[in-house]
Amino acid sequence: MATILYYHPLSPPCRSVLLLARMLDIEFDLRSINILEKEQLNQEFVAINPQHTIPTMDDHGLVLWESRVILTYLCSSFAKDDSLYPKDVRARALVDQRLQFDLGTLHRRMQDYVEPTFAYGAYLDEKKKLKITEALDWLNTMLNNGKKWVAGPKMTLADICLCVTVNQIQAFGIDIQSHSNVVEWMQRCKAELEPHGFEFCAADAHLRTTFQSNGSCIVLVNEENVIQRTVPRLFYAAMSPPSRMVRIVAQVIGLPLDLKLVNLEGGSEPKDFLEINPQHCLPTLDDDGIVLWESRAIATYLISTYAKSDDLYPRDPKRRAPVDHMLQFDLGTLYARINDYYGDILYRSRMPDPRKLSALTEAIQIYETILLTRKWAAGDTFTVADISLCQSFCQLEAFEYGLARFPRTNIWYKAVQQQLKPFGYDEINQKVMSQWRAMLKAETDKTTTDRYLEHRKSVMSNS
Ligand SMILES: N[C@@H](CCC(=O)N[C@@H](CS)C(=O)NCC(=O)O)C(=O)O
Repeated sequence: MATILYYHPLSPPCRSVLLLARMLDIEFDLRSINILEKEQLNQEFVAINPQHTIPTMDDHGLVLWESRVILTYLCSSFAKDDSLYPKDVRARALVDQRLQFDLGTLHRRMQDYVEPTFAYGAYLDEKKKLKITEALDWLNTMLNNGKKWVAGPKMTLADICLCVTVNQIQAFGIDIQSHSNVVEWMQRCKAELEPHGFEFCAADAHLRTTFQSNGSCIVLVNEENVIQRTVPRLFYAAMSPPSRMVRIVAQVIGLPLDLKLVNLEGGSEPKDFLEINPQHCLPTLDDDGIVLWESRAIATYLISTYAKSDDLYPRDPKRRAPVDHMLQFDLGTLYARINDYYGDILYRSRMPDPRKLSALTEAIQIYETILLTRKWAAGDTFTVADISLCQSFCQLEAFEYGLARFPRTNIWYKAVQQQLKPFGYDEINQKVMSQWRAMLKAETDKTTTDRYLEHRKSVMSNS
């Protein structure tokens, strides 16, 4: 009975095992696990490898996964000599180090780069690409001083393994030309491995047609079918209440977002952000060229486009109108007044303005009255208006405004929070609420003189 190998030809770790098998004349009983169809999660396979990764080998009851362990095991068991995996302790240590460099660094960084795209269609992250380039720099240095192979005077398992990874990195559209040692070494590896089917196992041409990198996203193409597409990108800030609202809406409708953190204060916003939103406010959505800001517009667009039902934002005009009404009440009145009053203290170094506080209290009183005749913000059913208004009240809670005076609002607020808990409400809000609270306290604790001086300074510098 032949040794069984569970594999898929697209998987680089599987390809290095297949390549070695050809070099050592090992005939596997090959069992295809189509990871594109998630076959690795089938019960029968998970029973063999609970970590459900390929390659997985079953050599007469010895079940191994982790390709580099399979490689060293196969060499130790089947190779005629020890040239690919030396027995000498010092020589072997070097091969092991390079294999682990591949596992923990080079291959790992490649995975980090492409995984979010394959998992949920995220855009490729330039920073992660730079991490791959850095690892390629190290590989290049390992080959300095005319070294022909990565771990000693002869080709070893480390060369096979690393060259499959580099081949895959190239297939993902990353240019290796600036790493001249790596380029020459790759040619050497290919020449050496070609008689053993390098082209068959790791053919550039095949890979290039399979993975088409369009610059921002890797598109996995299977014959005519595009399997992967890009999910909407959301530029956001963790503390921004409207950003938090959109993230919660996305979670409620089960839509993955490609989240792009923007730090406006530190001036480190990505260039592409300012190019698409001249008003540079957060959140901003880019859904394959449809660019929107204003959180409530983003939320209603995402629901209309991606939600399975229209419950959160009804299509029927008569049911939709009260939702729009409450969204605009939030934008134009409640949230506007929260910003007006607390913004003076937080950003404008002004004394709290009692008139603005009464305007805010009046807005909450209006909402308390609205709730006289309805359970949720826009009627009898839970809608996006509840999520939006809840985020404004969450901000008031962070500022310790004290909602106890408004019993209906208080009950409604707790009910909305309860609805949103399964969708990451606490994870998104809790930490930043204490940050807002601390910021407000720090600003409120400043003396009147400090405030007056800061205010004057800002007036002078603006005049
Ligand atoms: N370090 C492992 C990586 C194995 C791995 O992540 N394989 C991928 C295919 S390239 C896989 O099985 N993915 C499916 C899964 O993890 O469920 C090795 O070298 O064998």
